[in-house]
Amino acid sequence: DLDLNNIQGDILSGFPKKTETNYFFGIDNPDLFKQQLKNFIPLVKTVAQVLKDRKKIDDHKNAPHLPGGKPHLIKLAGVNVGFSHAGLAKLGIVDTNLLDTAFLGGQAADAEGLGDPGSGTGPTFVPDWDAAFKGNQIHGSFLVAGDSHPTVDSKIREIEKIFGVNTPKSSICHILSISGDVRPGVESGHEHFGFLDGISNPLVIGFDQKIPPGPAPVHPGIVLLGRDGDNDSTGKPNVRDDWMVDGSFLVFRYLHQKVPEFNKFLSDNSLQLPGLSKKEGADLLGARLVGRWQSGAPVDLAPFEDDPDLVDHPDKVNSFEFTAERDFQKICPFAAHVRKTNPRADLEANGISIETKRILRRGIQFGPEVSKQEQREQRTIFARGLLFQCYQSSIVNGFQFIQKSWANNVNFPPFQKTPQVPGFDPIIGQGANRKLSGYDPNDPSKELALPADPWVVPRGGEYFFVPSIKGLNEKFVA
Ligand code: N7H
Repeated sequence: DLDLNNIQGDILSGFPKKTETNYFFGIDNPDLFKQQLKNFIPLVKTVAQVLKDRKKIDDHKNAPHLPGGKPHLIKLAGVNVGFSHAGLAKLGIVDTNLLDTAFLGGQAADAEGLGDPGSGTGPTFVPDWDAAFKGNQIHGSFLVAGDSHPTVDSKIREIEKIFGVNTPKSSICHILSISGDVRPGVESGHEHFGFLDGISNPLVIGFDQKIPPGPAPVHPGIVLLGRDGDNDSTGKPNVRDDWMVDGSFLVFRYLHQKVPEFNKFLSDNSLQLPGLSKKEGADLLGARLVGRWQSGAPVDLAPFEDDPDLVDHPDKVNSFEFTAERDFQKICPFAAHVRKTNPRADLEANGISIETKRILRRGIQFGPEVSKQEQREQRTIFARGLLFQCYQSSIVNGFQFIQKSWANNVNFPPFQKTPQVPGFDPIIGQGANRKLSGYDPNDPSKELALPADPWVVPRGGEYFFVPSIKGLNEKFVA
């Protein structure tokens, strides 16, 4: 009974995309903005519309190719919009019933708690971020995704026209645009370290039709406010204002990745196993840090050798629980990125539900491929990384919890019957003296010191509320 015409499209179905621009804006004239928004809302793609787009793309894939063997091109763009707490305040919208301390404070105020680098402490803490993300000046973000730069750019021009950008009748100011692109060729779908991404996302009861073996599907209220499963800490349904229902929180993180440095570390610390070359030992170490091989095959099912066939089987690729040799980390380190961020049986077998901690990840890569010079010099010259985005009905339970209480927490996961301290998530864990145990299957008690300069560097971010279509019409339009 989900109203797919009421929910912004990227939340449940994820925009099909080759490229995506996050257009961050400030609101200068709230009254004018509310009037202009009326003309913008028809541009917002709903879940129902994205599903239609996806069908169009599938039909096109199966259509006869053009002479010369080229597939038909299909031009598609999707637009969504979200507002920061500062943006809602600027519009005079009271948002206390959003009940999310992380959102209400804004991400810059949360940065110290997330472990981001910066100077000062407490109220004087200033994250080492790009200036645009500091000072609560971002009021909203247009998310524009599509098949190509021309389609996305022309959609952005359409939006700018509606809000009169660069004319005297402008209600908003453009602060910053950040664009991401799917990587080229065989790397398509892989993030910049080389690992296939977008494999494991929670399936949503009442939305996803097929439920292959893997983590249990979540109630819609884990993603959507006011729906079944959107509960407080005592299990009682959260009381939401009407305009909040079917909205979701979007976390944006501008995460740079130091790829040559990551590769150098793997090579320098290549694992020695009988029959493995230095390169294979480096690949094995990479797989153990992430919990999946670059192909996407889970280490829990393919511990010592990649098995790319697993990835082509929806019934297998997510069907693991970290239960093999649970009390020993010979198969998969406790701190491996996918184990830290979705611990599966590590908690569930101990009677602890992880449903409220699950997030729907979207996001896209930014920056160029690693150049010859960077490869040679084993250092980053050109900025690249991940425009991390995820949806949840509570940032405190979702993104913030995963980052703070799991990735940065050396003692997580608990309940292990080994004396070893799991350590930091080697990909996103932040804090002093970063290390992890279990990286070496020969001796899982050995610890691996991680470089003081992490491979993933946050350069900014913000928390947004992505309202329903009804919410936009009833609360945001003048
Ligand atoms: Fe992660 N990576 O390439 O190493 N992530 N992640 N992530 N991540 C996942 O299963 C990566 C980040 C989660 O259900 C995969 O779809 C990188 C943040 C969660 O099994 C890979 C960055 C947070 C999952 C990566 C990054 C998370 C997940 C496997 C930053 C939240 C699903 C692909 C640059 C705080 C776990 C897949 C599950 C999977 C990588 C960021 C969370 C390859 C490079 C900030 C919940």
